[in-house]
Amino acid sequence: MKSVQHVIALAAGVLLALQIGPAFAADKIKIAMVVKSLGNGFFDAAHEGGNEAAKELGDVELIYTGPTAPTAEAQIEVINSLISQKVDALVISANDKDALVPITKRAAQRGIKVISFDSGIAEGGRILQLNPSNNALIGTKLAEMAAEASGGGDIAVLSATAQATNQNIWIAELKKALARPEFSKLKLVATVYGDDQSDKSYREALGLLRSNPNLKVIVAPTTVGIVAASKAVADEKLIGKVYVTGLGLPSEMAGHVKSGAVKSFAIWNPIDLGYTATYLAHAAVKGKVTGKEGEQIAAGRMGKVTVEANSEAAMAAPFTYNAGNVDKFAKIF
Ligand code: RAM
Repeated sequence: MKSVQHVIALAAGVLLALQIGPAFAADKIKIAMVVKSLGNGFFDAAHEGGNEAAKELGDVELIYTGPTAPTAEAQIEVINSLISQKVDALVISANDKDALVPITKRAAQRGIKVISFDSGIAEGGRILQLNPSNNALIGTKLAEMAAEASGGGDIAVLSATAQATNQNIWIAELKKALARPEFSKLKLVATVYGDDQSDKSYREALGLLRSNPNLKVIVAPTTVGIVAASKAVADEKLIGKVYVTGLGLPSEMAGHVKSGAVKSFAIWNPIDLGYTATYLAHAAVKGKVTGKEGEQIAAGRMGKVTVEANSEAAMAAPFTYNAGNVDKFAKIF
């Protein structure tokens, strides 16, 4: 008899715990990280950083989501559903800086704090944009790596989508760099878009190789594009004749550096980027972010983030990878 009572008491305890559990979860700050598209290793790493921040902060429930293809329309649908779920903050890498403004304005009217990171939303649609690095620095870096790989000649850009905020800024900065005397030997002959889809990027890279017989370098400022272009150069047996450079993940690029298709590429730490963006969103929910120039926001192990002009903040300089260091970092991201 006693043991039956014991079992009943235990069962009641379990029921109570089940009731309390969701109540605690509901008290958590819901931060939704909306990426350009799912299945992209760069955003998987940003997600990892977001999880790290959520764990440290302790009161955050992180929702990681995004469309299957990187379009603004699909992102709007995702954001609409997050508004209905009453999330507290949105951390968005935008597929189009202007197309997302009406929906993120609606989110803001409902009290949801909107931060963009990686690929920005136009100023009216977010409190803050977190850039991974200084844009001009990235443009110059791309030009430098193209010059180092080829010594000069025709170059082409294989980008992500035609509307991607970040890639469009970096291409504009690359063009500014190319106009400087130090890069006068490089000639940009084409810009194509692989939409951050492996198959389309591969086809576009093949197109560049076939229609530009004098091409010396493909510059892909996208982690998806740079892998596809490297594969296309290898498949076309053009290693040593055409080089690929741009922005890539060491884990995805190590093999292509070894094959000789790539001499060097660059990137920042996507884990740190997702980590910092999550901290900023948390601070925004706590009322600690205005987006005013000069404002400083604490971001855990990354220290303080300082807001610059146009409510933008930037992280570290891009780091360059080559045969000497790629394996070491390939284990991390
Ligand atoms: C792709 C995405 C992302 C960009 C990186 C470099 O993964 O386009 O937005 O920051 O490349």
